[in-house]
Amino acid sequence: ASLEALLGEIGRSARQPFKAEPLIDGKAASGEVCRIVSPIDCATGVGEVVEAAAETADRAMAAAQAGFVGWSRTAAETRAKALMRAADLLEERRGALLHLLQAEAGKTLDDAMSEVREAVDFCRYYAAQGRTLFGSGDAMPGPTGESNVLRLRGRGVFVAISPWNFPLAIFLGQVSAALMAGNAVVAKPAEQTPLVAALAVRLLHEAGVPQSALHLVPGDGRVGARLVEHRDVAGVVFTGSTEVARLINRTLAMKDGPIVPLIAETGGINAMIVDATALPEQVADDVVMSAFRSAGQRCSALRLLCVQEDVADRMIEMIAGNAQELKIGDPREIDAHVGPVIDRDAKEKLDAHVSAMKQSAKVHHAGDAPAAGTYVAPHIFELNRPHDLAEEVFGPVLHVVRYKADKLEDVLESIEGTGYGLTLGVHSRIDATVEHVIERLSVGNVYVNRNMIGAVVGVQPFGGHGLSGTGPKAGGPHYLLRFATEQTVTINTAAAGGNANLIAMGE
Ligand code: UN1
Repeated sequence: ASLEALLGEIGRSARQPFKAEPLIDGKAASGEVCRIVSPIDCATGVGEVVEAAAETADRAMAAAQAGFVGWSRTAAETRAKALMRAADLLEERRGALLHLLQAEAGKTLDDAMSEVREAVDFCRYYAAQGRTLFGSGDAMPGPTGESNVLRLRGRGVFVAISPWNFPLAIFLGQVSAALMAGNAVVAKPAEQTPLVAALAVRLLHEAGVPQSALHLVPGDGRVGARLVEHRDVAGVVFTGSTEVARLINRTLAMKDGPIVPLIAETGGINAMIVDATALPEQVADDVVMSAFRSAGQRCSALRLLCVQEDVADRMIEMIAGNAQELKIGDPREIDAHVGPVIDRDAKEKLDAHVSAMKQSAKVHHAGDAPAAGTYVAPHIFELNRPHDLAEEVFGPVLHVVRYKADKLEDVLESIEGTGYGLTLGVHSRIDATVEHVIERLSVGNVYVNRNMIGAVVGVQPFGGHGLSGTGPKAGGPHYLLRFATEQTVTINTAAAGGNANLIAMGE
């Protein structure tokens, strides 16, 4: 489609009223009504959210528990078809989705389009995989006289708690995986971005996911806590901060009843190593993209750039030069590179970090940002040591350190020492260096001689270790397995004369 046509679709969608309500068995529940205001100008209303009260969350859990029975017995092929249809609907309705990704989450058109693409990919990928995985099961080789089948089933009610930075793609990644595996789902989108999530839920229902299998409860952390505490939770899938992942883990651990798994994707202090053999132009492009695209609000984004001393001056100069070219402002402008950060709290926190850095670090770049809206200009600061960056700074702020050629080990030790292990970039044309760095650091996604964001579903399975999450990787071949239980069925074929159908399962 032409750009005009696309912008037309977005423009028409912008005139619709949007509302996110708690949806239980497809019926709206009442609650406190709040306005969603766009981070683009902190003034324009995007729509309304009805926040779920505690008893609404409880009702959603009970409805999901009832819905699980039918959905888990639905053929995997039927579940896959619904997700495939949902993917088609996402593409057909992209105007409204793109509008919301821009207005509600402050995304540039580029980022919004990639996000719709990723959401579609998640639905199709898990559907394609689930068709086979959740089919009739795998026959296991064994002695004659018996048949053995290993099959996968849904666990029960999955609580899905998703972040505002990918309010469509990660929301749907979690929900589609849980549904494909045969679970019923209660989804709690981030409180900043319920509108796009509510639209996605309606598309899933329209595509054939029963209303009894997927329920929506917009709200803040209190609603999330209520869901996690519920006795019927069979699993939790969460993307967000390490701190909240810990809280969920603790809550699950303290509950009576079954042991409940948590699938968590959290943050990182992601580093990039650049040695003297790296290509400067490539490095400059990749660094600016990795640190400042999406206003640095990706868990995969580059936070700590480690440059070999011999080439540092030149590299930093080129990176700052590229950063200078970034256009910061209204993300609906077609040439904007950096939009706003998600809300006032995020901006305040980032502004405070930038002020502190201006006191203690060398400033290599300080951009300008519009005054209205929650914009934070890209900044580049040089630190004395990697340790000076002690926590994840979730925005467009890049920290640089220099290292001496014979001190690479110390840098790697500091990176390992953060306890995070999400993404890592390496720019070097020496194979031995690249191999060594990859071997030495236990990070989830390593990118060599390229940027380090934008993992592609099914191609670059995404997720980290340690403080960065539990695995398995989203968009990878093992993700669906964690949403399921395994059941081994062993039948004595000699004794079971009349069970021909059951026995056929294992053949
Ligand atoms: C996140 O930001 O929470 O590779 C994770 C990427 C994205 C990151 C998603 N898949 O940049």
